[in-house]
Amino acid sequence: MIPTISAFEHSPDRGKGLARDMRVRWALEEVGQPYEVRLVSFSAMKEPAHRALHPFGQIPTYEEGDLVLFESGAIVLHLAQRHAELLPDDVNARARAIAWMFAAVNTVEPPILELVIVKFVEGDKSWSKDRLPFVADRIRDRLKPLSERLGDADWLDGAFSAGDLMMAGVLLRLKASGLLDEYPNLAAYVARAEARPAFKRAFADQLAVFTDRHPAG
Ligand code: GTB
Repeated sequence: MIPTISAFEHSPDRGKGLARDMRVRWALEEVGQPYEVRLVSFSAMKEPAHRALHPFGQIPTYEEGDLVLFESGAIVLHLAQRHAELLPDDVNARARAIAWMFAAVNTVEPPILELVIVKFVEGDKSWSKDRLPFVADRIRDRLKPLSERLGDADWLDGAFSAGDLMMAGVLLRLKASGLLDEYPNLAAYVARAEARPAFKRAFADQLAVFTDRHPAG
């Protein structure tokens, strides 16, 4: 059965891979699962039809037969549990990979989201400039131990896993801020993730949503 995911019809980043359908597309590509995409507008996301799939009226969603899922992490975990490529067979190694998935969304991503809010949502507020260095330090509090744990390894715990997919997916948001470059092994980690053929295919497909309809020039 070909699953269907939802993605932005108009993404604020115009397809730079920052919206969360990117993680799901990437996981689908890693496991070799073809999929279809339903593009939704900002207003359609808040309509009952979409809210029936996603209670918070957001993307991404995932539909596969009777199964409807929301939350990018849950969707990636679902795919990883059904295909061999994204989680190790060993029970303990599998549990550790899942722990890295949670660490990505629950420990590393929150201060990164704060940065996005300070810069882009509250950018015109009087407190925004003053808050920025504090938020940046909270991000460094996460990046430093992550960098120390990764050391000179390619991936967080042995072979590439759904844990790396989620972690690199979260760290991608920091590329423009320069914070990632303060930790060269993390910048290299993200570059390694972006060099994966599955990532490149997923990135190209979500970019095509915007370039195909609005060709450059
Ligand atoms: N925890 C959920 C998950 O992981 O799936 C969060 C889902 C979520 O935040 N979805 C966002 C959304 O639907 C899109 S990714 N927002 C619309 C709304 O809430 O009304 C967040 C996002 C948006 C835009 C960019 N960008 O363009 O740079 C990056 C990320």
